[in-house]
Amino acid sequence: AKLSGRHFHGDHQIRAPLTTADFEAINLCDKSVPKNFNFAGDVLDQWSLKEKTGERPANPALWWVNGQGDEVKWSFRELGSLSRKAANVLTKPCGLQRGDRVAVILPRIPEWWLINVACMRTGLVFMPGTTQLTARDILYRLQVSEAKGIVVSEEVAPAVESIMSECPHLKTKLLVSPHSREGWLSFHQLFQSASEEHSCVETGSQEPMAIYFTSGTTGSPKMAQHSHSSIGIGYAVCGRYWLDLKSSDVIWNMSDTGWIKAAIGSVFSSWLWGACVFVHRMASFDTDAFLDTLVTYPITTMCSAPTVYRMLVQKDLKRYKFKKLRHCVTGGEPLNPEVMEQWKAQTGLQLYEGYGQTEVGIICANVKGQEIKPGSMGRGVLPYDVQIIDENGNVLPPGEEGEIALRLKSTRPFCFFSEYVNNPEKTAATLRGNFYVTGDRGVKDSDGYFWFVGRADDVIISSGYRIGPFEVESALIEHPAVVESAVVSSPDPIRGEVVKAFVVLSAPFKSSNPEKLTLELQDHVKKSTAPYKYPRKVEFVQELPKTITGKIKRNVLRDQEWGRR
Ligand code: BCO
Repeated sequence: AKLSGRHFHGDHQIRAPLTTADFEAINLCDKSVPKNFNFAGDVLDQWSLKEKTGERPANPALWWVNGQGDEVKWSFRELGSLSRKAANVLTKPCGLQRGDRVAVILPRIPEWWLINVACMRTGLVFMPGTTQLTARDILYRLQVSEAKGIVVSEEVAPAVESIMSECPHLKTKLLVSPHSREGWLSFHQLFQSASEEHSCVETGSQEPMAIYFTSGTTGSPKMAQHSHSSIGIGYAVCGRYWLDLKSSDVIWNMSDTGWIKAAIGSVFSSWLWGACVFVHRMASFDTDAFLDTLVTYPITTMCSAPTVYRMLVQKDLKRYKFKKLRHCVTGGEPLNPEVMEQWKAQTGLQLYEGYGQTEVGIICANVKGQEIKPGSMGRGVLPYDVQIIDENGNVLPPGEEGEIALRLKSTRPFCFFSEYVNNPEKTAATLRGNFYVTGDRGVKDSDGYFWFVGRADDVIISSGYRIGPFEVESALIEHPAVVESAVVSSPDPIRGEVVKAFVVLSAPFKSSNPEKLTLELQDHVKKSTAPYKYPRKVEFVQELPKTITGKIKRNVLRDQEWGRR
């Protein structure tokens, strides 16, 4: 196996397979990043070999259920052969080539994992998106990325059809569905006849591997590009220490496929340590189905947004006997200490909060064996040197509030995103002196624990989603009732914070029924952009606070919402 194409370099030197110890050493800066790296070849195919020789427990690589009796279980060897078939589908009938960008908008179905691995094997750049994306969101993504391919499920296909004439770069439309649809290639049909023979490409460590769209205060979402090593090796430490994973574990991370959290918890960290990735289709979130899943399946490790835990602790958790659950983690938004205490009191399990970003992965975490300070995000995760800095890039002493930042040494850390594609200004704006600035404010205490304070900008973090106010305001202004609006965060006991819109109405709508108009505007936003962004609170006002130059002062409204002066 060592002599397989994967381990031949251009100079015909044979490279010894990388081990989990190597990946950890690379994360801890004790070893340099290899020149070439491909997660499928260097990690997944190695687990296949270990499976063959019995060096790995008989634990599936992927275990998928849909709550209606359907189940899929793949070993690493099966994942290998099926993803090679998928790779042949993407490159042969679909005609996609290494470096091409492919938008993949699929719900939690096994094909998402196959296509993800197939993109690694072929060197295609994977661009995941939530199925909540609307036609307009998809149009923006396809145009700005000049994507050559798109892979969607049946429910997303009509939205793509409505905009594809405006996407001249798009040449391949692949549908994942048991049914065929005119104008689409059928993944299932092509998969049936595809060969299992495929040589994984020897990708460079810095070669682009994935693009995630992230929201900011202004403008449309930016394309944060990750390389094969940043995303493929960069989560080794978080997998070992935060997720506490071993190859005998079964991890259930219920994040939507569109977010980096799915990459961390349902692909890279988990498979790097050889754990089984458990997936529940769960089209819409349901606390009863969630708890039943923990009772029914031998899930050892669970990862969910704090909003999920806030919803779960509303239930009488003592009634449930979880089959094997031993380690629970959370991230994506701040966790309240009360929820952590309630979860522990009712289940006996500690909740380990982590803090990170799409751009740079996990920054801080509470890890096993370390004292937990409820309300804190834990300490900095290696290789990052996490500090609190002021507006001039000076490190602030413990106890002082400032911006959470990562110190840059002579080279950019390998686990960083490479850039915001086509946006050098925004990429440069993340740097301040020797630091990468997260845009989040926090405090470090004298024991080195970090405490989240809030965003430094106007971005809203609701239920674990990062929502740009401009995107919601742009959707609202399209409605004839809206003259102008300001969108800010507002506290919420379950979702942490929610989107609130202050709206100035146009004359014909001033006497409308406010409840009816609120519903109409909410519905309008849900149709215009991904529904998770819709304003859960709406207030009609006569005017908005502005600077003398006419700029809306969102901060005044936000402070008002949060009871700050
Ligand atoms: O709550 P509502 O019912 O009023 O509205 C919901 C949906 O019903 C609605 N909706 C969805 N599809 C729709 C639609 N409406 C109309 N047409 C459609 N096609 O939109 C609202 C969506 O809200 P939601 O997604 O929060 O839904 P839900 O069911 O309340 O889910 C709760 C959570 C907690 C399961 C969900 O919010 C969630 O998954 N949150 C976590 C997000 C996450 O994973 N973030 C991590 C990002 S990565 C990161 O942070 C980096 C860390 C290293």
